[in-house]
Amino acid sequence: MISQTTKHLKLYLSIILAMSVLVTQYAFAKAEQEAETRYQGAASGIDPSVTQDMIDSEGPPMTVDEYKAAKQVYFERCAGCHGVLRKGATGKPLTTDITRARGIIYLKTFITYGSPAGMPNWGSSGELNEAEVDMMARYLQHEPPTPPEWGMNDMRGSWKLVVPTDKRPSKKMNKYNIENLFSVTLRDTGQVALIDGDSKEIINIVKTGYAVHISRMSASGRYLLVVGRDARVNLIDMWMEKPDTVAEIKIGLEARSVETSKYKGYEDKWAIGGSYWPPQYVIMNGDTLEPKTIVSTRGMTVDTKEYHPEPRVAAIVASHEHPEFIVNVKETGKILLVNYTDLDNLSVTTIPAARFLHDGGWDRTHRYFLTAANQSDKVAVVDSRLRKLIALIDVDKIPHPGRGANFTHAKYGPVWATSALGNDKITLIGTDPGGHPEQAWKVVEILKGQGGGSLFIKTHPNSTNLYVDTPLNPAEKISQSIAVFDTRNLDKGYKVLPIAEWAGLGKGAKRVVQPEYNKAGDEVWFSVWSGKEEESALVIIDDKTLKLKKVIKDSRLVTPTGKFNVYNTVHDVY
Ligand code: DHE
Repeated sequence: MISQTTKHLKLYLSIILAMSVLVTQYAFAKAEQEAETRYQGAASGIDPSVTQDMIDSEGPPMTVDEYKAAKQVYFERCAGCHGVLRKGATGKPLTTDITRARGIIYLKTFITYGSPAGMPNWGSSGELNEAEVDMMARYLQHEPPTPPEWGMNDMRGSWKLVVPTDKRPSKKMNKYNIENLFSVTLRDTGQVALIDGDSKEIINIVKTGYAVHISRMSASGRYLLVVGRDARVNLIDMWMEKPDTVAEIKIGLEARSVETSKYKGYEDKWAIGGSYWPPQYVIMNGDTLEPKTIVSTRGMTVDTKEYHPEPRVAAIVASHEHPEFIVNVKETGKILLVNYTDLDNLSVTTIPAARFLHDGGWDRTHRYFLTAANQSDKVAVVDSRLRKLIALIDVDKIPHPGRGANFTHAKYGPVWATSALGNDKITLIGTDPGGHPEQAWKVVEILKGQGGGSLFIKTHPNSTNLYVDTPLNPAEKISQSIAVFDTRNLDKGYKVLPIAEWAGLGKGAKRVVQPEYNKAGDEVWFSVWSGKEEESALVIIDDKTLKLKKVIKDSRLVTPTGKFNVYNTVHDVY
């Protein structure tokens, strides 16, 4: 009798245990999914007050004030995934033919509870109240407001040549070791911090665009280019006594990418900026940012061949094989090879790849460009010498490489690696068709990292470490630390470095994001990213010993995220 009861008890206990594991796993997966969605759906850089609005008689009743308020919410929370024109991006389309057919009850339920596909539960999470949910459900049944276009007149009007070329120094006027300088994104103050990589001192804080995104270097290493989410591009001259802005321009209303020409003979000649809105790219003079030509990216999608009015420009890289820029067009899934030898008769080759092209980088030879088509769960490979797509590789849920990481695998030779937003997998792809033809453009190994929510991965030719961040993981222990693999002993798994703890900060999200090496490849910098009102820091470790080397704290270092070492950025070292 007793043993029977014990048996039942054991059974109940194991059922309860199994159920709690399942519930925890579900809650975790949901939290990861939401973190991802929020990341993709960050506030748009477009000022909602500049749009052309239409409250349409076929939509449900709505006052002008309600429309304005709903538009603000939409631009801040929804446009990143559903697109400014609601034609669908990484989220579903929300055009009026669809929303009116679904009706108010369906829309309110969806906005309140979200969906397993990643739509956040705006209502039940308390972020929108019942009246706001109702307002949004009515708003979606009116025609979307259209932001203005941004053509040559607007660009020229916004262009400021702060220091003309003949007034700039003819030689380097400072004693900094420019090659080891870092440009650090201060996301929420719209600035970059220029930090001397040798002394770790802040050299200057330069005002840039709103929610500044990335920095790139000109081929000579003299000019630093920074783009903000509001599409403002700053050109900073590193030869000045105190490096600062010498030109700026607004290339649209919202943007993420900027690059400069790197082909032999064209060093520093051209710069290119790609915008989310309007969907277009512009080629500018490399040393003044004077706009030369603008090209729209609107067109047909790669798969269904339907017209997309808002295909955003994502990553851009400069070819080393031809005088070309390689431009990812996100929603149509096309990669453009834009030849810059004759801007008046521009020649553009279109390579069909896969939808939702996002970020990517070179293999170690700088011949092959590997880029994530994130919501399609694919990595596309372009041979920049032969100027064509050579592979479209299936990978697991939402690859997010940044520019990726190149190292030599003990068994499979040279590989390029990406981590992922949606799971803990680090995917290694063979990149050596000459020496390892069997493995080329195939997934050769998958490592298990700390968890999903990874954004960036990094190594260096002088290092045998591979660092993987996880800033969007819902578990603090994971988002506040870094996994590091020894590339010579991948089977041994990873070590965890408690970077945020080493920073010794007070309260805050303290997300550890984007490893970046110094020029020598013997130290690694991490951002410990907290809220605008909280203290953040940069943590620097010794790459050999994996021990803490320095914490940079300064009241001016508000929300640091991306860091770009001059030498590594000029030479595409990663
Ligand atoms: Fe980024 C690169 C777009 C959110 C930090 N980001 C890129 C690139 C694109 C892009 C297209 C590649 C540019 C290139 O190579 O030319 N990023 C977007 C978005 O659309 C998204 C998802 C949402 C948004 O509305 O902006 C987004 N990105 C973020 C962040 O929240 C991050 C983590 C913090 C921040 O500063 O905003 C962030 N993105 C970065 C960084 C890079 C980047 C650090 C460059 C990585 C590199 O090593 O090159």
